[in-house]
Amino acid sequence: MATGQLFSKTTQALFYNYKQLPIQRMLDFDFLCGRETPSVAGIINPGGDGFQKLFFGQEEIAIPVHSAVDAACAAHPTADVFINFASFRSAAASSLAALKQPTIRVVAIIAEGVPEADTKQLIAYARANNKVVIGPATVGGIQAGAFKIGDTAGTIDNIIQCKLYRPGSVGFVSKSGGMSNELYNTIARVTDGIYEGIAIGGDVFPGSTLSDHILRFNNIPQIKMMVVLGELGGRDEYSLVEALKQGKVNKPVVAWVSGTCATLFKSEVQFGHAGAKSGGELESAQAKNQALRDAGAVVPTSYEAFETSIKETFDKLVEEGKITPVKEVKPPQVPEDLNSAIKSGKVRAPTHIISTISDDRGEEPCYAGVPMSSIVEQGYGVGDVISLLWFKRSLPRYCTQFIEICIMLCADHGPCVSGAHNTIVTARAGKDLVSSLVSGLLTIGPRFGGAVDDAARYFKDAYDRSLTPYEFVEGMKKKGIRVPGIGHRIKRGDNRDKRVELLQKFARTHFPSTKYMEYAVEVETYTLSKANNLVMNVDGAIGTLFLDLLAGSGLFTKPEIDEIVEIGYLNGLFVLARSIGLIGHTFDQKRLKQPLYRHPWEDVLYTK
Ligand code: Q5B
Repeated sequence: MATGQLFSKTTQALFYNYKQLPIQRMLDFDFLCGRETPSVAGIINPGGDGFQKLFFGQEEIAIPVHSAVDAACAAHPTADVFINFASFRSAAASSLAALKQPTIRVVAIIAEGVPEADTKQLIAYARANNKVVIGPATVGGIQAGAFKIGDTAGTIDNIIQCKLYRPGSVGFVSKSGGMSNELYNTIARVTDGIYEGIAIGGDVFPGSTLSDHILRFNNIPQIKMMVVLGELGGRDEYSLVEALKQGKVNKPVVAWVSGTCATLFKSEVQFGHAGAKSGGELESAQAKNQALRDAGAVVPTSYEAFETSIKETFDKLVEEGKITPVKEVKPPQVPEDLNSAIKSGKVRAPTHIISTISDDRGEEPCYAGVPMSSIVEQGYGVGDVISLLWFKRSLPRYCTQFIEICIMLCADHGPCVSGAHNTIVTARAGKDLVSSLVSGLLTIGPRFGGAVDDAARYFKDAYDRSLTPYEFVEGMKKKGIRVPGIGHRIKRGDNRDKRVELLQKFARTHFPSTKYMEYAVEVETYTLSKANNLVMNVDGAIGTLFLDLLAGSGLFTKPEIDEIVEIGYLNGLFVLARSIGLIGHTFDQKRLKQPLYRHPWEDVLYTK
């Protein structure tokens, strides 16, 4: 690299604080310039490490993330630029940590509002150690066609318009980052473009000054002329005046100090930057413009004439043969991000998930279109919520009450049933709530609790085909299938399941029709004549009564009922209900501090 050159096409940076957009913009710029390596070698994200996925052209790359500055520098010893996106509170400490790393040459500090005392300390350290600080309160800088700091120059469209994807002959330095974008445009219109552009930032004490960069540019052979945009306030421009007067700058300088309008105000004016305030006479834009003019810079009479002055200076250098304007190249097309392309209506993309039961995008979540506030204000219960989320409609009170009764009655059936047993054993093995719960839930199936859907299927089919209980039961026997919903391990004809009786009583009182359940009672009468344990069980009662609810409420079409039965919604009621009990058993075992369960040998038949 030439003396004074800060960046090249192989420069790599470490980026402090993960900010997806500016990093992606740097990588997009790299692609536009045809860089072979990404300009961001690593990211420092205090407290976290790993990788961040970003795009380098069309390819996705994983950029390493480090939790500390020293670790990042050790991992990427060739990365010599540190781009600091820390807040004003932590920017100074992290910048100093970076400056102390032997591998770091340039530190760019983006934050605005860094305490001046801290900045002065950074400046002193950088000067003493031959390092460069750009900022604070800056957007950064750019070497056209080579390297860009963060958000400098804005969008890819703007970068292309400003021809920043390839080097030109102009060195540019300004205080303002926002105005540097404007000037990149102006310079691209009237010259062959920027070679390097730096925004030093608007603080009273910038890490590096306008003249620091102009003197640097003077040593870069590719830079043939310089453009400076200063602003009122402070004395920075006078060090440039001195350098010009002392003949330290031998390339043409076109300069403008903005803020000439400050004299129109009666009192002192503070513009956007901390340093941009009308102080004494010497700090006025007029005085600084005059001083620069007197020192030999080309200074127009107004900002409007700035463009013409830049053009005339460039054209003269071309005429004199000092500049051979660079040949235009066509930059590659940077792939647009899907999200921004969708937003602008350029492309459409298929969704990967379709959902019809709930929506959390608005002000409040909705269940099947019913807002949460209505659910609470109108006193909805769990049965209503199940109606909305499972059946996508509000059901009449007797239906939601029936659902709630099912859930209450099936919530638990003691510690000896399959599900509770598994949950208890799991909890006693020291497992957590979810593991204990699911180990119990996983026992729900055709023999235990999970016969509700099959009961609905088989009883519906038998009833709809007008089979007699004899034809139905014997037909099932021939096929080797036990009638779902019939039979229990402990319930008998003379010790009926109270839950079944309660459900039947409720339905007979409130349902418009209980035809499927009454048919099941007839079937039960037949099975009880065969064996005393072949009673209607809770699965059978819920399965057949739900058929009655679906058919009798008049709120479901025949195809909808068939679909509910075919898909198998109804085991869900048992699963939901029994989860309550299984959670209770888990807490119970933990509360009782029960040890690991081991089944006793005496209870096992060991045989060959
Ligand atoms: N036989 C429930 O059987 C059970 C028959 C049958 C025709 C039948 C059995 C069955 C269908 C599935 C069902 C839900 C496995 C049950 C629940 C929740 C629970 C649980 C709790 C809670 C019980 C003896 C003889 C044999 C069999 C015949 C039996 N069932 N014939 N249709 N359905 N039912 N499950 O007592 O000639 O001697 O070979 O599979 O609805 O899970 O509290 O415990 O809340 O937690 O073991 O209520 O009925 O009878 O197998 O010794 O059979 O009866 O073919 O005849 P058992 P087995 P044979 S509610």
